[in-house]
Amino acid sequence: MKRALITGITGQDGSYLTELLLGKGYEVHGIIRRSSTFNTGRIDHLYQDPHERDQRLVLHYGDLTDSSRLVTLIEKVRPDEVYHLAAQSHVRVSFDEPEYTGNTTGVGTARLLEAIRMVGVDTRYYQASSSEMFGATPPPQNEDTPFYPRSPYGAAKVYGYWMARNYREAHDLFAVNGILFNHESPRRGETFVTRKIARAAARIKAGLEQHVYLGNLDAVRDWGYAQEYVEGMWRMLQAPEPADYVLATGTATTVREFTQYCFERVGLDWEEHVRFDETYLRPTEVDALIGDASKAQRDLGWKAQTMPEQLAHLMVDADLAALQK
Ligand code: NDP
Ligand code: GDR
Repeated sequence: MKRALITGITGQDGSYLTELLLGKGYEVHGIIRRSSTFNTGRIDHLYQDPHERDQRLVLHYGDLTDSSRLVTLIEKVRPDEVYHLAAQSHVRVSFDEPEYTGNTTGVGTARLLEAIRMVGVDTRYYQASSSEMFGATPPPQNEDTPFYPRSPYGAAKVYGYWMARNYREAHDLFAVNGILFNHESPRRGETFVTRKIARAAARIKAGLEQHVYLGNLDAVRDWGYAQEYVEGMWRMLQAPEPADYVLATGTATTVREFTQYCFERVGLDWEEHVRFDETYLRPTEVDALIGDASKAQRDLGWKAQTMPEQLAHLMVDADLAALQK
């Protein structure tokens, strides 16, 4: 039985990846942060009682800022595969908390890689890299596109990318960078734009709210479905050689269009319900991200199936269903 360690297991991607790996017969270990409230909502349906035998999902307290804990966890779990998903992942928030974002999203990666090297465990390592690293470089973007980050988050991810590459080259670690374009789902954090819009459309339809406040409607993103992207992560670690891959749908959608898809789904006119709030603008914006995932298709047989309009519909439907419950 293979053993995987997931950082960021309580996040959107962590929850889908855990489902995928448990389904493949893995023993899954996840790092969670101590919190004063429950923070395991996305994986509660997978919970296994530690008092039962044959437990295949094990949660450990830890934090990306705590090097010694990362060492003891790697030593204790001795994973065959490490999926490093944990990060301060919100771009707008990274302008408010640049140092913290650098410490977790950037240096946190170095701490984890160094823990793997120090313990000397033979493992395969997945780095959650991001299309935000391309930033101002115009689309289409692929594995050879130069980076030009436009936020403290993007800059921290560029550092993490190069650290993973360096551990591959300097220490012969099987380390891969998955350069993932935006991927969404009903489990997406409520402050990312797609979920914010889908949730608002459902709540406005239900009569709970009247308006939603948004920032830049002109930004272009390449939005795919998170459940499909975690399959791509897994495939990267099964490849014969470590390499870096873009995962994307290859489609361009503006925030405005995504809003329209969501409101149309519930039979409403978006223009009557969307208001502008400059709080949601970023000091430097990433205007357009459109990925070219042909390498992943060729080498891993991975291709995005769900396109943005369908994604908008499934997200709104899920938020409506949750309200009806
Ligand atoms: P989420 O924001 O949903 O999840 C982030 C996870 O990281 C949570 O489990 C969070 O814990 C954990 N975390 C944050 N800070 C720390 C810390 N200091 N120590 C330990 N754990 C921490 O992100 P996603 O699931 O959407 O994304 C997964 C990864 O992929 C991230 O690294 C993100 O930057 C990257 N990425 C995401 C893309 C996307 O479109 N979703 C695209 C490209 C890259 P808690 O639940 O306690 O907050
Ligand atoms: P992004 O996602 O910054 O691409 O990062 P987000 O959903 O936050 O923004 C997408 C675009 O929408 C515009 N926007 C708004 N964004 C938010 N959050 N809230 C608003 O009200 C709003 N109005 C307009 C933004 O300006 C932006 O252009 C996500 C994260 O998951 C990162 O961790 C990941 O690396 C990248 O995707 C790829």
